[in-house]
Amino acid sequence: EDLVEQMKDDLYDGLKDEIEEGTRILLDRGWIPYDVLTKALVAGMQIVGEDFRDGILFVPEVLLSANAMKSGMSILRPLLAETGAPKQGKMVIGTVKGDIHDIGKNLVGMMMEGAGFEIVDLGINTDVDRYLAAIEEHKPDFLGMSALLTTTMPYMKVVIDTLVQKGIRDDIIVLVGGAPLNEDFARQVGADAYCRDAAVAVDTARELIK
Ligand code: B1M
Repeated sequence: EDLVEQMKDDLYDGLKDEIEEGTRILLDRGWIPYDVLTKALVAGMQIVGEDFRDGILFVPEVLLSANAMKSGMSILRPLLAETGAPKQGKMVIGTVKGDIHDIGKNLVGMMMEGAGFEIVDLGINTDVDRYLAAIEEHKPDFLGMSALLTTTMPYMKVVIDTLVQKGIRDDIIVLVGGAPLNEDFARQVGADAYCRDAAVAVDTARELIK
C-alpha cells in the first residue's frame, strides 16, 4: 500500500499530523487496529532505529518520530482496549531505572488491556522501590519490566533479586521485554518469561496465569 509507505516516511520525518491522518485513513479503509500498529507504526520505527544506530538520525529527530508514533498510538489505544474481554489479571509494568524508552512498554500495556488485563503503568526510569511499592499496593499477578538499553537491562536482576530477598518472588509472575533482551537473559536474571513483542506478552500472560 502506498499510504503505508508514505506513513513510514512521515514517521521518519516526525510528522505528527500526517501520522494521525494516515492512521485514521487506514482505519476508515477497514484495517484492523493491530495491523495499523504493526505494519505502519512499528515497521516505520524500525527504519528510524536503523538510521539512528548508523548515525544518520539523532536524538532530536528520533524524539519527533517517537512523538508522531505516540499520537498514532493514542488513536488506536481505545480501539485496542474495547474488546470487552473478561478481566483476567493485573500487571504492574514499568521501564527500568536509567531508561526512558516507553513506546514498547506502552504498546504492551495497550495490548494487554485489550486482552482484558488490568494495567498499572509506572512509567519510565522505575527504581526497585517504586516497583515494590506498586506491588504492595496493587497486588498484581504480573510484574512487567521493559529495557531498551544494554546498560539498563541488568537492572531487571536487581529488581528480581530484591523480590527474592523479600520472600515475595514466588507470589508474582515476572515478564520481561525490550529489543536487546532474549530468552537466555531472561533466564539468567530469574524472570519467568521473555516476551519478544506485545502479542507474545499477551499470549505468555494468558498461558502463565492458567
Ligand atoms: Co534510543 N536507543 N536512545 N531513543 N531508541 C535504541 C534502543 C537503540 C537500539 C538505537 C540504536 O542505536 N539502534 C540504542 C540502544 C543501543 C544499546 O543499548 N545497545 C539507543 C540509544 C543508544 C539511546 C540513547 C543512549 C541515545 C543518546 O542519548 N545518545 C538515549 C538513551 C536515553 C535513556 O533511556 N536513558 C536514547 C534516547 C531515545 C529517544 C528519547 C530519542 C527515543 C525514545 C522515545 C520514547 O520512547 N518515548 C529513542 C528511540 C525511539 C529509540 C529507537 C529508535 C526505537 C525504540 C522504539 O520505540 N521501538 C531504538 C531503536 C530500536 O529499538 N530499533 C532506540 C518501537 C517499539 C514498539 O519497540 O521498544 O522494542 P520496542 O518494544 C517491543 C518489544 O521489545 C517488546 O514489545 C514491544 C512491542 O512489540 N517489549 C516488551 C518492550 N518492552 C516490553 C516489556 C514487556 C514485554 C515486551 O514486559 C512484559
